[in-house]
Amino acid sequence: MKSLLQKLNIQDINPGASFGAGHWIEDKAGAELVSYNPATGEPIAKVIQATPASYDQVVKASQQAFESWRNVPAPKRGQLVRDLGEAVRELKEPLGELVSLEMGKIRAEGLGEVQEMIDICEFAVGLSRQLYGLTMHSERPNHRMYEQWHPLGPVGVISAFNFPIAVWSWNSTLASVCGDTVIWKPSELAPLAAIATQHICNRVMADHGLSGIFSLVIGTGQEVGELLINDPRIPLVSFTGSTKVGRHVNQTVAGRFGKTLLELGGNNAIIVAEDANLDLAVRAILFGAVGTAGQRCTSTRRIIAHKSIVDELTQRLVKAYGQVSIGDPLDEGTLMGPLVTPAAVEKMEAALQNASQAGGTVLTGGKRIERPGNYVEPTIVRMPKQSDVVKEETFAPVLYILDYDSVDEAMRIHNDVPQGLSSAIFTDSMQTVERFLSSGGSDCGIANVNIGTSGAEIGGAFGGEKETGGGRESGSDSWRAYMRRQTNTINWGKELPLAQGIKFGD
Ligand code: UN1
Repeated sequence: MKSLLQKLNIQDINPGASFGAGHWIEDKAGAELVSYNPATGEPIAKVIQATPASYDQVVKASQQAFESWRNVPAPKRGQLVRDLGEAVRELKEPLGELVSLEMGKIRAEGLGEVQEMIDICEFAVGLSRQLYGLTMHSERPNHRMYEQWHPLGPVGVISAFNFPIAVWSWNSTLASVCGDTVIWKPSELAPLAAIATQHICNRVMADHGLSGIFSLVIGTGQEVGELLINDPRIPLVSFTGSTKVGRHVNQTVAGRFGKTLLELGGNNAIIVAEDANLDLAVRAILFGAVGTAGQRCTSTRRIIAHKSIVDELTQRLVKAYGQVSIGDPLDEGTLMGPLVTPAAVEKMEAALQNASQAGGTVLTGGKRIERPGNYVEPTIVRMPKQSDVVKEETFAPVLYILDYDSVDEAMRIHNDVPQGLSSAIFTDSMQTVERFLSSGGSDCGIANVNIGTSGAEIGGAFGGEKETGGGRESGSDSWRAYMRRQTNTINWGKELPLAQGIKFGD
């Protein structure tokens, strides 16, 4: 840990873990938050949570910074993000390793997470010259109509433990080129990765003579999260996490007419058709279901396989699962690290119990591993067609296998869950592909063909429907969520014609 911090050029994990107005706030009244290593169960560091007073200080600084940042030309704002991308690129290894250490994803995935940050920085820099609005033809003579996009203000970003820094970067790089400032409440399970990232932001902001563009408030959802979602000074709250908490965030922020951007639960399935290339399918399923120990919102949780190939596919998967090396996420060769907390292990056990009661058969895995840390076996469960158990998201490496007879039936099973994030199909049939992608096909925000459900590139809009919350982050035109649209009509003539041809007192 010490050597990682040295490599990151951080003298110390600052005990006052709120950062605003250009300095760390050492609020002695703040409660202690301990970050644990999920691979050993041992504490790594203690940080101090923001109190309402330090939270308020951060928001005020963010509001103040917004007043000038909003007037900086967008391409210039992009230069801050360009330099952030460069700084992160230089520190990719130690930052990725810190993510692995703190939340347990394997090193390759920790580095991949940092690569997502670098990628989105590049995307945002280009975007800073492309915040386009439309122009329209007015129905009135000598009138011009167009729309423009203005920044919103300080944006609250509440991120989850599983992508502790990348999802912040999707939000904060876009928001900042859009002219917003960002207040980040990271997951209480991964405060160190957030503090390290804030240190990097601080250096880059200082190089530009800036402060308050990116700030940080550490704390629990019940305390700091509540302050943020109830705060009328925060016009937009971007929340990544469970559907249960997301529903509360949504209702609270809507109650004050704020905006939300929600990335909630997923229950992602892969349909494997009778003509699928099973070599590809097995590899994709393995990465999707076992990668990040099943703790991505895009993780593959259900396989819906044609009855003619379901047995072969299952056998191949069971064999592949048997070869997964489980261990310290930072060790070379490890494919699956621990779950994030002991509570996550218990949730997995409870889900497996429910699955057995519902007629499921565990084909491989199914147990916690008796050693220090939150280790479990990656698990495959063969499920009967009718079961509500598969409609729930369990953040663990549990894969349910179901079979189908017809593509229509596969689609029905596929869509019959409350969540709607990611989906995939493996087939070589053009008809089946198009059926899957048609409006009556997958109801998810992401629908892939011959690749798995997880591991999306940053260039596309990321998010999903139904209980996933409807938000879109990252690529495409997701930037619009961070701005307000204004329609402008300009009369450059000498008359005042009314729209719809109305005569009023002429
Ligand atoms: C998440 O799990 O919250 O598509 C984000 C993926 C990653 C992002 C996942 N690029 O799996």
